[in-house]
Amino acid sequence: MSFSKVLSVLVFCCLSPLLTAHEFDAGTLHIDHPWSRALPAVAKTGAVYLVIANHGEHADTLLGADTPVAGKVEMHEHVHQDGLMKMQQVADLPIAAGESLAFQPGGYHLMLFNLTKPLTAGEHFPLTLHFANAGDVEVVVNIQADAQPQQPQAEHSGHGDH
Ligand SMILES: [Cu+2]
Repeated sequence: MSFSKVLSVLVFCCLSPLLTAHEFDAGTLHIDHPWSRALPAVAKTGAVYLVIANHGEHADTLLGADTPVAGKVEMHEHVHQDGLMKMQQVADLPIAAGESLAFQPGGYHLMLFNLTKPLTAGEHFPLTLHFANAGDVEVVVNIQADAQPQQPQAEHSGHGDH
């Protein structure tokens, strides 16, 4: 195998998680695309978003999470209160059989407190989710400059004009 071939394989394997959605399976739980928004180095808090689908026949419950990049992780939801959008902590989140639970901007999120390193776009960090039944599940969080990238839209305008 030539050096350039080795190099192209390496480049492919190391770049592809950044360019595509990534997912994790733990028993009958399916965890889709954990990501976090890149933040300035001075930021002390951040948030992780992901989707957990329960393909099993029994409910499970997400009890919490932790990560080496934060001193503490709390599960939060956004609520409307007195005309304001506020965050509040939730103790645990059940996921019924056949249901999924989405953590996304403006809704549930995994709040990171006391960040121990800057969240730099293009980097990754591990996060361990604690489930009542499935136990501890480790996933990798992609740090993105912005929200989950959409598939690039091909330009179709002008088709059929010629
Ligand atoms: Cu929060």
